[in-house]
Order: sequence, then structure tokens, then C-alpha cells
Amino acid sequence: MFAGTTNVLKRTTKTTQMQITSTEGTTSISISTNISSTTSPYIPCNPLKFSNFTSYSAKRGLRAISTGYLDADSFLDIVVVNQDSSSIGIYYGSANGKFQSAKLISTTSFITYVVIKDMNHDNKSDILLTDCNLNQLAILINKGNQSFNSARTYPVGNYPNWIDTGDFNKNNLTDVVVVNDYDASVIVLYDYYNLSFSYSKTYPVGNDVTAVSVADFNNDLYPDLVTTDYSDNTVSVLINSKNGMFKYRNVFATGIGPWGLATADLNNDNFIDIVNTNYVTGSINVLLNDGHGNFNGWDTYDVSYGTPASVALADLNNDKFIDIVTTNYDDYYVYIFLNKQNGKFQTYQTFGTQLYGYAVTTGDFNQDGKIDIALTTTSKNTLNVLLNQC
Ligand SMILES: [Ca+2]
Ligand SMILES: [Ca+2]
Ligand SMILES: [Ca+2]
Ligand SMILES: [Ca+2]
Repeated sequence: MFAGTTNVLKRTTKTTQMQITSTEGTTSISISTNISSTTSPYIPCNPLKFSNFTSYSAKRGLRAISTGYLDADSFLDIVVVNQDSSSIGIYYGSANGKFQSAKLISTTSFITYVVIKDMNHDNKSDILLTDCNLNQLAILINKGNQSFNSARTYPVGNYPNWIDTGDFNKNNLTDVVVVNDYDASVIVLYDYYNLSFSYSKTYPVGNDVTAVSVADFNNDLYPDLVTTDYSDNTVSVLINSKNGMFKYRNVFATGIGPWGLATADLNNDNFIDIVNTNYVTGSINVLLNDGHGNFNGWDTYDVSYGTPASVALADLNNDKFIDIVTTNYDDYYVYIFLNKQNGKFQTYQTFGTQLYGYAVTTGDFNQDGKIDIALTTTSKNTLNVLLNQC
């Protein structure tokens, strides 16, 4: 069958020896591959280029960050939580990626998280906050003209510290999911009328649940959710039963101390994948969706033995593949992992910021078509903005 060892192609660059056993005995052949079939794709803007950071002052205990459109102009705005100062700071965007100094809104004493989202569908984005002292969710409805109604509050579980939103039961009203860190659960507040949230349901997840992200993992058009379970070294995936409820919890292993969490399709196979930071081992995990909403196995990328708290996903070099940005609480850099255009990632590139990077978000702040980075740093309590110059 095989006539000894032959080189099939002359333009061989790689030759693999193979033993073939057949009824005629053992023979060996060589398989040759042309180098063009194994060349890596061209990655644009590699290395990436960012401006030096611009710093905006915040108040003590700077924590979470969110970006969105809060006033009527077309510039992205940013909200940060000043936990120790019982306030949030709103930085209204202006031309060239600049922000006005913070407009403060007083809050209760221990706000842990912020999300910008239009909750009442009036085309004005509202502000959602969690308070881990009073164990409540607060919603500040946007009145327009850079003013907000006083907070409406809703009870949740013990130590709420992360929020996401989605229309879980598809009644065209936005529901809210909050993690209850001390209860190892999430609570879903279902909106049936006018933000009354009169019905809510608690679902068990892992111990010291830190973050939650809403995404449709099995492509049935019903939003599902995932949590990072800090003390269990797992993520919990809850698949929507197509009525807004969650029956089963699927648990998948991660590195040690999973904290920050984000979801997006990283290998462009139309299935949403998961990225988490491992605060203890100083790494990030990429969990690729197997096409059925399962995440067995993961890739690990080192963050220089640091302590990454937060992760954001965005295409930073405009090649249609989503890249990864993380903060590092231990040094003066943000870490960016460029997608190799297959859901695998390059070794990090770093860009300077101030010490103790905490929460990170992305958006095109200067409207040049390139996604920029904003993060909170807690050594001096500043908001840092890095503009993409690739
Ligand atoms: Ca689903
Ligand atoms: Ca995918
Ligand atoms: Ca990219
Ligand atoms: Ca930009």
C-alpha cells in the first residue's frame, strides 16, 4: 500500500514521520505540510498603541465603573462608585475623549457596584447600584438635563456586589440579576410592571459569588447567566428554562480565586464564551463554549503574577475578534491580550496607569472608531482614560 518513505511535496517545510500498521506489515511514511497552511493570520495594530493616561480625580474608596449615555449628547459618559465617600461620580463626556470633572450624587454608605442601563425604556439611561450594608438594589431614574430622581430601592440577599440585566422572561421589560456574596446565590428581580419588581426569585450558585454576566449561551434566544464563585474556583452557568426561570446549575472549573467576569463570542463561532480573572493566581481564564452551553476546559493567560480584579472585552485592533483588557491591583499597568483570531490570545501587552488598578470598562470615548479604555485606580482615587491610537 505504502511504498516506503517518500517526500510527497518538494516545497516541504515540515515533515512528520508516521508508522502505519496494515495487514501487509508496518511501514513508515512522511506527511508534508506547506508552510503557507500553518502561517499565523495577520494581526493588525500589533503592538497596540495607546495615549498616556489622562487622570480625573474621584473620592475616597473608588470602586466600580460603568459607561453609557447619560445626557442627550453623543459622547459616552462614565459613572464611578466612591464607596468610602458615600457617593457616585458622573463624568460627562465631551469632545476629543475629554471628560468634565465629576458631578457627585450622594448615596447610602456602602455601594459596591454600578451599571448604566435604560430601565424604563424612555431612551434615557438610568443608574443601578448595589448597597452591601442595607442589602438592597437602588435605581436612579434619569430625569434628563443631567438630573436623576432619588433612588428607588429593592431588597436583595446578603452582601450584593455585582449587577447585570436582561429580559429573562421576554415580556419586553428589563429584569435585574444581583449576586448575593454571603448567601452563595443570585437573585433575579423580574419586572412585570413599571419597575415594581414585585416578583423575585433566588437561585443557588457557588460560595463567595463575586460577579455575574448575562448572555445567551445555548442560542435559544433566552438570556442565561454565569457567576464567578470565588471560594469554589468555579463558574456557575444557569440556563434559562425558556420562561425566565433557572432550574439547573452547571458548574465548571476555573483557576484559583475567580473574580472579574465578562462574556462575548471570542472565536466567532456564534456561541458566547466566558472570561474570568483569577485574583489569587494572577491569571485570566478563557472558557470556550462547546456549542451547547458547556465550558469544559479552559485556557490560562498569565497576568505577571498580579492580582487582576476586573476584565473587559472589546475589539481593540478592529479585526472583528474580541480582545481582553484586565486591571492589575499590584502594579502600574493595564494588561491587554490580543486575540489570535481563533479564540486564543497573545501574551499580554501593558500600558501605563496609576497604582492599584481596580475596575475597567471600554468604549469609543473620542468617536474615532477605536475602542478606548477607562479604569479606576485606588492608590490616589483616580479615573484614568487611555485613548486608543492604533
Ligand atoms: Ca439561552
Ligand atoms: Ca464562541
Ligand atoms: Ca481584535
Ligand atoms: Ca476612540
